[in-house]
Amino acid sequence: MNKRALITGITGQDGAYLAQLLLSKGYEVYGFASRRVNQTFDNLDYLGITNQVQIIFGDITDQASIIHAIRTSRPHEVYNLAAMSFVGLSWQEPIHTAQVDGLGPLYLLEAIRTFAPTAKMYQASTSEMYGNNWEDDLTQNETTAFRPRSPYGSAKVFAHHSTVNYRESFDLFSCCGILFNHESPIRGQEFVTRKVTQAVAKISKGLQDKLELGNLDARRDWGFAGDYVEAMWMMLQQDEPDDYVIATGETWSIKDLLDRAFFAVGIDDWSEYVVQNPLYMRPAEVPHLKGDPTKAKTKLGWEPKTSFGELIDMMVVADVKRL
Ligand code: NAP
Ligand code: F7E
Repeated sequence: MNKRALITGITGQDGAYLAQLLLSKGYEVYGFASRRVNQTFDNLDYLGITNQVQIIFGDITDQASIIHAIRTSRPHEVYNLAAMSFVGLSWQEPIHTAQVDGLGPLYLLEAIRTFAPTAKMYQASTSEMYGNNWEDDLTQNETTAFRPRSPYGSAKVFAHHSTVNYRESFDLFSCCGILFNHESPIRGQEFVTRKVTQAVAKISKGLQDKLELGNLDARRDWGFAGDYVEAMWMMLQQDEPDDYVIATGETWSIKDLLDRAFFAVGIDDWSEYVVQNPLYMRPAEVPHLKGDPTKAKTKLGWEPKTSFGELIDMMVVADVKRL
């Protein structure tokens, strides 16, 4: 019998890569997706798997639709990837963010506890929960305290603790993956890596003159989404549920990102193309993230396969090809 998996947020970057991975392992994949006018499945289309997944429409803030999805899919594994995932927007939509990213996972946990108590559950936690912690810990691991700096980070901390709490209180097999930034050619266009690689592709073709950015000194630990979804699956194959940091262990600034992306199209000096615009500065910045994936390496046997340079090259090549 094939295993059945339910993925919320299947239309997003991670949802598409995870669906591809689970299909390759013989899973029956159900995707929980918001119903929209003119709904498209661009990311699933990009990976050529749209017709292989079964879509159940619903909203993570509508518990009736979650229960319907659980009862329809009868999942062995549930991956909760649905979120308002853009940190910058979370200051403009703090309540919506709290409802989707904080309460949404709680609705899902309750539905699993009631209707599928043996299903294993993955919760998409995030390095944004660490917030301003770099002054204490230059490298963040599973024991580093959370000091979120955004409505997004705060909502994710609530969801993280709820997931741990349901594991401890109700014996649910619920795990949190504390994933650091991960990117790909299907990364949302509002995130800085994709914004840069798209602009660089256009600049290289003479289709754009300037690239407007915010803080160029922020540092992130960037990996490839395709590598990271493997870790999500590995967590649910363990004998015991637990939480894991998934990261590369390297940190790069936005300036490093610009160096690499412009270099990929043969431009050594990006200064004439890049301008800073206060519009893209955040009310509170997370200045430095660098994860320590030792636990994932030791216990799961997971390691990132794609380097920062390979990742950015891959994204630039894909964006040039799209033009
Ligand atoms: P993404 O591309 O923005 O995808 C988010 C998904 O959530 C989309 O499919 C979106 O569908 C769906 N969604 C949003 N609101 C929803 C709602 N109310 N009900 C149901 N679905 C809803 O994000 P991602 O990069 O794949 O990230 C996946 C998850 O990992 C997210 O929870 C994110 O917060 C977390 N995370 C991401 C990273 C990263 O670096 N990528 C790192 C750590 C954690 P629509 O667009 O159709 O609404
Ligand atoms: O910003 C700086 C910005 O929006 C990265 C989400 O997947 O990863 C992501 O959150 C950095 C920040 O990602 C621009 O200030 C400068 O310091 O690409 P980002 P993020 O905020 O780190 C975490 C782990 C998640 O969980 C989230 O869901 O880049 N930056 N200039 C800019 N950022 C953007 N977006 N646009 C700029 O123009």
